[in-house]
Amino acid sequence: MRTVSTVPFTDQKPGTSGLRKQVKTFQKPGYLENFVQSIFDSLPELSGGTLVIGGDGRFFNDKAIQTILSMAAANGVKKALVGQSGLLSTPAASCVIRKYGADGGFVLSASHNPGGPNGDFGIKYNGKNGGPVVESVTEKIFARSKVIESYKITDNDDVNLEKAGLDRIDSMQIEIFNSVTDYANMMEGLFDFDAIRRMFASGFEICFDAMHAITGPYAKEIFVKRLGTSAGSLMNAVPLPDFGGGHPDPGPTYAKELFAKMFSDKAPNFGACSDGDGDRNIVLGKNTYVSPSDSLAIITANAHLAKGYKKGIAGVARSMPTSRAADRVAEKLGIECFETPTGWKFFGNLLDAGRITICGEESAGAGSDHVREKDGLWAILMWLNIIAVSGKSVEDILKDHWQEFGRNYYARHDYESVDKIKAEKIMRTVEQQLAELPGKSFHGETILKADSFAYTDPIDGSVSKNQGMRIDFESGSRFVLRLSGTGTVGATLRVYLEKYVPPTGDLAQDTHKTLADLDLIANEIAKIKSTLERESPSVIS
Ligand code: G16
Repeated sequence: MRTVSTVPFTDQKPGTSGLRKQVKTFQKPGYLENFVQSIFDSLPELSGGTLVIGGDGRFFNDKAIQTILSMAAANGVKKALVGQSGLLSTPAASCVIRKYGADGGFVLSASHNPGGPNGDFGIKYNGKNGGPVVESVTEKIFARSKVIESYKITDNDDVNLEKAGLDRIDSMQIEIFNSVTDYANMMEGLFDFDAIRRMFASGFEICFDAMHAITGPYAKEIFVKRLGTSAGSLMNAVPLPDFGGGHPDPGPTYAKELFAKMFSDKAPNFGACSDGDGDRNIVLGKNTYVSPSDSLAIITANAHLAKGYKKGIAGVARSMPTSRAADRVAEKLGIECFETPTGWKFFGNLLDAGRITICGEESAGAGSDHVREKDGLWAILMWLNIIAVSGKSVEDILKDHWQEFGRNYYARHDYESVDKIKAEKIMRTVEQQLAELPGKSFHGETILKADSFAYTDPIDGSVSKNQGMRIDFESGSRFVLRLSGTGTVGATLRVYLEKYVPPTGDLAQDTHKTLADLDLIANEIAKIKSTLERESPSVIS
């Protein structure tokens, strides 16, 4: 074991989902080591404890795992459980941490961000409950990273990650385990695999795009081996370090081939895709796109059709910018509904306390209390279970839902890689107007309320401020503005637009046309396009 002197980096503040930087940054001497040591220093219980380690297989995954193993051994970790070949989807990591009572886990991923030597890398630390650690812990890690002077590491040969079995570094035991089995077993316990298998056998066709990211091996085991769909139902199912040059971002922009197929004459009954680390999902029907906010509402309304949720659900939570479609379902079911800041870590306390069963976000994430992460394949299986039991198509499920609850037209406009100073100026421009906006009218819409979202955690009372600007209109429409916490270049400004139409209104309008006025108003108030000198967002979803 060696103690190596180091100099702090100033930019190791974890964002929405861990520390996410360009690979080149992580390759700087000491960069990865400093952050990992800051975690060990902030969580002394890891000495003598058990750690889970794995990642989405992106470039630098294997190297980072070897470094973390050597540092874990040097920091007194008793046992390391490592996904075979270094692979572990984010929800599977959460599943394994919980199942084997580990003290925590390193999840290596930059999610949907591109991979490869010129792409991004990331590290997330999850705690004992299997979820991303809360803000007070990430703050502690960041504070430590600013003053760190040395890190501990052992000199050892690389551990062979390819073969399941036992190994050790000094006195630390290492177990390389099958990355898929525990997770697949858990899914089989939650969903009615017999019903889905019968549906597949009767000719129901699916297409799942793993985007050359982590879900390929999981999809093969679950969809092909256990549920009996054909191997041809899977696209891009082999994980690659650079995701085949694509962005593993499950949306129309990057999952082009899948979307083209689902909107063609030859569309199968059901389409879906997931992201880099397998925690996000998008669900599609024949010529039908299900927005993540609608998906959350539909899952909340129908979860009781799946065997793991037969008893009903305790409550639901959504991140603040997510559309309020789920709120209407909660009202009808008479269950609690929470609005939390963006970031899965804010759901953890509510899940642990049993206040919610289901949660989700507009950014293509949904999950439940089965783990403490959002879970792409879980959401896809939930949909398949709902379809198998109800006998309805995706399109009919969506239409029937709107018919019952009304429709929250919704879109997110992203201005990516913009100048940080300009993006912050836009946020300040809105902030300065907050007090005077209520009562003012723009293009026929009158503002009811305007605030900067602050969240008080109902379980531990912690307060998170500055979580985005909310502008609510008397009509029930709103727009939200916030800066992304996951980008690695400049800043990303997100503008979320939402308009509610009741069941008696026109439920078949074009989303983007319907929201055009709100977009105009947001621009008038926030001066987005003029400040950024951009005519349009980089991505509309
Ligand atoms: C992460 C978080 C999510 C968040 C998303 C986007 O997801 O876990 O809670 O909604 O980023 O965050 P932002 O709007 O700050 O970019 P993932 O899948 O990227 O880890």
